[in-house]
Amino acid sequence: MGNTAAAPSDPDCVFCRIVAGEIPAERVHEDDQVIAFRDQAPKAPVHVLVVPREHHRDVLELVEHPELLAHVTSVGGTIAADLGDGDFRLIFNTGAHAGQTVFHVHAHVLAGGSLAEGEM
Ligand code: DGP
Repeated sequence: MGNTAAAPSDPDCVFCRIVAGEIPAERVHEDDQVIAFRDQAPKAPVHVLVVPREHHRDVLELVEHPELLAHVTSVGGTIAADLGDGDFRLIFNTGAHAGQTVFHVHAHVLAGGSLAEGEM
């Protein structure tokens, strides 16, 4: 599989394996397009990753699927309202130099407190 090709699933991808239920995660939301689960190394009181079920490398690939990108954003807002006070940061690390370590697009939802001095 090439680095930029989108595919429904990649057996070597940790987030594809979480989507498939092969690796456990604390899910807070799931629907037919995305799942959302708590980050294993939280940087805020609420730190959830919103992950499309389909494997896309990064947010630039997701731009080619604008309805899915909008849905990721909408789910992030719902999670921030349900688990926090409604205010949130939505972060897509894009590329290794920006801190992306898992190359299956995911939105970090940081919420649940004052984030003005946040680490991310
Ligand atoms: P990024 O650095 O933007 O690629 O973010 C990847 C995030 O994914 C990082 O904050 C840690 C989290 N993460 C990686 N592997 C797992 C996992 O197996 N389970 C959970 N819950 N989070 C993971």
